[in-house]
Amino acid sequence: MALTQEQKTRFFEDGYIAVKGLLTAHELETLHNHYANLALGRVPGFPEGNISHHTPGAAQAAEPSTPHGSRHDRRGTQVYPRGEVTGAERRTPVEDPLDTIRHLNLPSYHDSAFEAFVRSPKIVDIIESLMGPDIKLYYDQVFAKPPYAAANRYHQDSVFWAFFASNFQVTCQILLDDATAENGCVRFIPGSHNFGLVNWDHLPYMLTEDVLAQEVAVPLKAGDATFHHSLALHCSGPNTTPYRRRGWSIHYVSSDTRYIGTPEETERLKQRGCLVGPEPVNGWPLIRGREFPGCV
Ligand SMILES: O=C(O)CCC(=O)C(=O)O
Repeated sequence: MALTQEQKTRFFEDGYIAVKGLLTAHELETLHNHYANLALGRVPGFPEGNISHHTPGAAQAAEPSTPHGSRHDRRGTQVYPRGEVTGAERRTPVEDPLDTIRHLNLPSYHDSAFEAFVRSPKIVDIIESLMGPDIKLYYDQVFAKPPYAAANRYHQDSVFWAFFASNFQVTCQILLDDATAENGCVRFIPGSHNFGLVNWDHLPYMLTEDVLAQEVAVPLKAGDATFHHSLALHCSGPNTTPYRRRGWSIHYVSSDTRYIGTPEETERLKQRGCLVGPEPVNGWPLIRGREFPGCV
């Protein structure tokens, strides 16, 4: 399902686009079941370290926040949507073990259903419309946003990926649960992919009141998806509900991307379980099209 010219124009103007009804109810159920298998230790070889857990009450304990404009807060150089989660709610005991999970990393490297979706034409045709025909997978992760989890700070994906040249990658986030304003749907600053790479120290000065006033929250149903540019500034609100909000983010790179990581970055990526290209292995998994010498 390639994008129409109008959808492509919208993506390149705004830096993101929402696509409704990408997965059927049956496909969603498959992913829910496979997610539970990974999360509950039923998939042999899935590293325990690929799951990080939510520590109720810990997320906002580290540093006091100060107001940043009328609807956001700032901790150090990090800017968050203002939260309405109280300390008592954050300490609410969790009954379902799936609700202890904050992040689940690299499901597609370890599970056949997740891998099949990463390669599914439903998703890859859209990526091709945006990024061209030569596509590799870098990473995938589930932002599991458990009940009463804190907000996710403003960022550009590219700021974490300084080891890629160029800075144009596309992330597809598939909602595994309904995402609402109350449970922390993703919010974007339209057009912010045109700002260039904004490093952490500069972020609060970039996110001025007039820029933050342009913020758009994107509530979606389970099975819907967003596709966003790696330079698009985005964040997500706090989860003020007792229900988890899982978003599975799949990060694609164009095959002609060069990997320019330092030895330290390369070591960190290997520890996260990523294949590091072009040496010592043959780079990231090829999804479609060609590989290029000297590239990922
Ligand atoms: O789902 C979220 O809370 C954040 C998602 C995100 O940052 C991403 O997909 O790049």
